[in-house]
Amino acid sequence: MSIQLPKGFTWGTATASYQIEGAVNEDGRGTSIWDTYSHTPGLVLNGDNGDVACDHYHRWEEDLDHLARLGVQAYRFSVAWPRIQPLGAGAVNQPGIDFYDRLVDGLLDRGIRPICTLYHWDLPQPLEDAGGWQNRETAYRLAEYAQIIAAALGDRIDTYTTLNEPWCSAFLGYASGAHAPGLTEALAALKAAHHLNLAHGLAVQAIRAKVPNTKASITLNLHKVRPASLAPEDLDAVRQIEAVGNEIFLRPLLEGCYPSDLIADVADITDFSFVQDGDLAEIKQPLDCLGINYYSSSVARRRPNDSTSTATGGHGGGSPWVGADNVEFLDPTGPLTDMGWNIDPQGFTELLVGVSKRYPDLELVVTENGSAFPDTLEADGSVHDPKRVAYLEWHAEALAEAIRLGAKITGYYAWSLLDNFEWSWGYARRFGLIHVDYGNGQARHWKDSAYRYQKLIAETSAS
Ligand code: GCO
Repeated sequence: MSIQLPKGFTWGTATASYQIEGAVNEDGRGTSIWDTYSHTPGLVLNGDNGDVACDHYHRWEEDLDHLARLGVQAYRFSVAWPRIQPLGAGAVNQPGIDFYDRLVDGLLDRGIRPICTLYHWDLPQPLEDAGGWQNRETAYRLAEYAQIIAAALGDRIDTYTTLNEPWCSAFLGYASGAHAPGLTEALAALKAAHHLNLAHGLAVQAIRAKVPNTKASITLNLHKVRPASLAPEDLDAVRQIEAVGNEIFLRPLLEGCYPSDLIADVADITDFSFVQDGDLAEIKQPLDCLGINYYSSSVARRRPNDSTSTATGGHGGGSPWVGADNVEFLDPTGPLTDMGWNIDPQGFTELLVGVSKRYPDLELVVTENGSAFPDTLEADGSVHDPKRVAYLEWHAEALAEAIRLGAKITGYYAWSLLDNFEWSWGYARRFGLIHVDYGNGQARHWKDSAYRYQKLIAETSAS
């Protein structure tokens, strides 16, 4: 496989605080909604939680050495808000700041650019107790938190990503119940989506007030959905999914409006009166780049005889597809990853090219791409993961093809550096390039895919 990439292309890996850090009760860290959710019986597979995870909080230096050995130019990590403000507001917990201070300095010492995600789902529980993302005030709390981080780390952070996948926070957290806080209320999810958009806009302004020249971005898991047929009702089914899955964020963030078809789709749920005058101007802050997470694609169609029923979407039994009860997804076909997701590198190319054509001046960064497959740790410490290697190669080629077709993509971050806590799947799904031996002190072992990524980076970074 040989791929051509523009000079200066950035290769990285991505992780998230709750998924890797552990040390949930150390150094003043407060409780997050994921601590609450994962400790609620029945919500996470095998009763797993993030109490220890990869123990990255204590092993961060070893993990930075793995990053350096991989040869990545950048590392996308997230800050645990409850480490910084245990109550989600007010007093700053200095030991929490100090951890990320050491992490950022460690990255810079290794010549690795720190890419900081402010919010990757670990909302301080006291904010959820006050309504969480349903409560407009939470948006202002995120902006205050952003200001604290910008003041503490802003002199060394290359790029801030305000939110990771607000769709998951809003629709898995408040509509399907498959993510924390585990609610199944359509109106709550729509309010949460808006307040997350508002939080993003306020946080970007707070960051820029502190560190004007730092790049500001947001990461969206844009859905790549194909129609089951070209019948008008199936095409409209795709439109509905794109409206509530993608456009509900893209349009306010980049165009300062909510799409009229979405408003019509959910008219029986809300009149959007939770949107206040001036909100959309706050949201539509100039973006230095847009992060896109991609794993797989799907096929949607109008539910036969236009019946409406709520597709189960995880523990809460709700559906994340608010306003699209008359849409159903076909079972994925072809080889699947351990998540039951299809493998569609062509969909990756199409998604990236499509976004780039819509917003030709916007820099795009693939902030997550990767695959889960079961792994076996051999007696000699090796882990042979040919399927993950193939997925990586196919998607690297698809990425290069998107760039060849004109997509303005400047970076790719493999998900993930380490096997980690895969939300409601717990530790039963492994996405890491590096194996974590949970039963044996979280020992790290490179998988074949880590060596392949190291080679890919070396081959394409030299040019
Ligand atoms: C996401 C999250 C990651 C996941 C990864 C695999 O994109 O859902 O950012 O935290 O672990 O995507 O599902």
